[in-house]
Amino acid sequence: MRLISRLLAALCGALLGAALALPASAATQAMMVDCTGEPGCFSPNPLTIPAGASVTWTNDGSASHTATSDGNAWTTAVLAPGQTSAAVSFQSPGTFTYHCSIHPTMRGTIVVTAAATTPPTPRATPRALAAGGGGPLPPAALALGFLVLCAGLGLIARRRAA
Ligand SMILES: [Cu+2]
Repeated sequence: MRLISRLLAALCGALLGAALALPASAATQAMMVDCTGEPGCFSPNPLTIPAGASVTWTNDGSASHTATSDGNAWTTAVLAPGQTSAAVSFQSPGTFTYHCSIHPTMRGTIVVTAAATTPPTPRATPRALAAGGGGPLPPAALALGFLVLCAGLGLIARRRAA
């Protein structure tokens, strides 16, 4: 029984954690890698992202590199092997070329497409109550109900174990 209540607690914790986790908008990951016959390469190249997205570069190669826009609008500064840059965001669609300031033949391109999604339109009408008086449960109420259910199941498991 102890094992069951432990498993139950772990399962409830994991599910609750997953339910409450907010969707994070992570930066797109680009790499600096070793490549044959070149001082280094950017990967993927070209890199395509939607407008408003950001990119970080991780140096997965064996030499230090930068990712620097050809117009010097932005740079990651020098990244030693293993380092990751701060995020660089791209707000407007277009094709942006960049290079490594240490190895000028090392070149990359970022293609920024028009934003993929339009913002959701605001609700015109408030939520209607169901005939029985209850409305749709907001996520917080669902999470609370789930927590109470988990606590109750834990209590039952503990009583049976005693
Ligand atoms: Cu370089």
